[in-house]
Amino acid sequence: MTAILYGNGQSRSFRCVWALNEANIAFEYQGIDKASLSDAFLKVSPHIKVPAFTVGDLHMSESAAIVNYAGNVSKHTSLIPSDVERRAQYDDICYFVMTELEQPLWTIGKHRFALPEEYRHEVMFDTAMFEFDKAQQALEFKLQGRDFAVGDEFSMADVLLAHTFNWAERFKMSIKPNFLAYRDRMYARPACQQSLRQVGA
Ligand SMILES: N[C@@H](CCC(=O)N[C@@H](CS)C(=O)NCC(=O)O)C(=O)O
Repeated sequence: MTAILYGNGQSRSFRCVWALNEANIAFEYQGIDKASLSDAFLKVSPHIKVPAFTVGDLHMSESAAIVNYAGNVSKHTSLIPSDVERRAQYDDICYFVMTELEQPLWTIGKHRFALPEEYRHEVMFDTAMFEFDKAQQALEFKLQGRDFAVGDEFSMADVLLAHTFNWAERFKMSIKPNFLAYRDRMYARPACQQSLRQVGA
C-alpha cells in the first residue's frame, strides 16, 4: 500500500511532508500542477486543494489531521503526547494555530491571490495584521518562554507552529524575534531540511 501526499511547495501541504518525514513514514510526494490535474488527485481532493493524502481506503484533505495521523502511526511515541494533561496542552496549541494564528494569514492569502478577483478586498489586510499580532501576544502567554510548543521536547505541534511562522515570514508579516528564532531552530531539524529538498524549495 503506497501512501501518496499531493502538495504544492511550501503551502500547507509542507506541514504534512515534514510530519511524515519526522514520523519516518514512507510516502510518494506528488506536486500538483493546477493546469493538469490527475483523476487520482481529484478523487481525493474534489475541492482542488492541497494537501491531500491517501493510503489504502483512507483519504484525507486537512493538513492538521494528516500531521496528527503521521504522529499516531509513528513509532516515535513522543510526537504526540500520551499523558492526558500534555495531550490537552498539545491540542490547545494545535487548535490555536489552526484557528487563530493561521486565520489572518489565510485572509491575506485569499484577498491577495486565492479568491476570484472580484471578491478580493485590500481593505482586509490591516485587520488581518492586527489579528496576527494579537495572536502572537496570546501565544507568548501560552508558550511561557518554552523552547517547544508543548513540554520540553519536539512534537507535531511544533510542525504546525513553525510552518505557520514560516508562512508569516513569506507574507512579510511583523514577527516577534523569539518566534523567528524558534522557527529557525525547528527548520534546522534534519526531517524539515529533507522535506524542503523533497518539495523543491
Ligand atoms: N483547511 C485546509 C486548507 C487547505 C487549503 O486551503 N490549501 C490551499 C493551499 S495552502 C489551497 O489548496 N488553496 C487552493 C485554493 O484555495 O484554490 C488545510 O489546512 O489543509
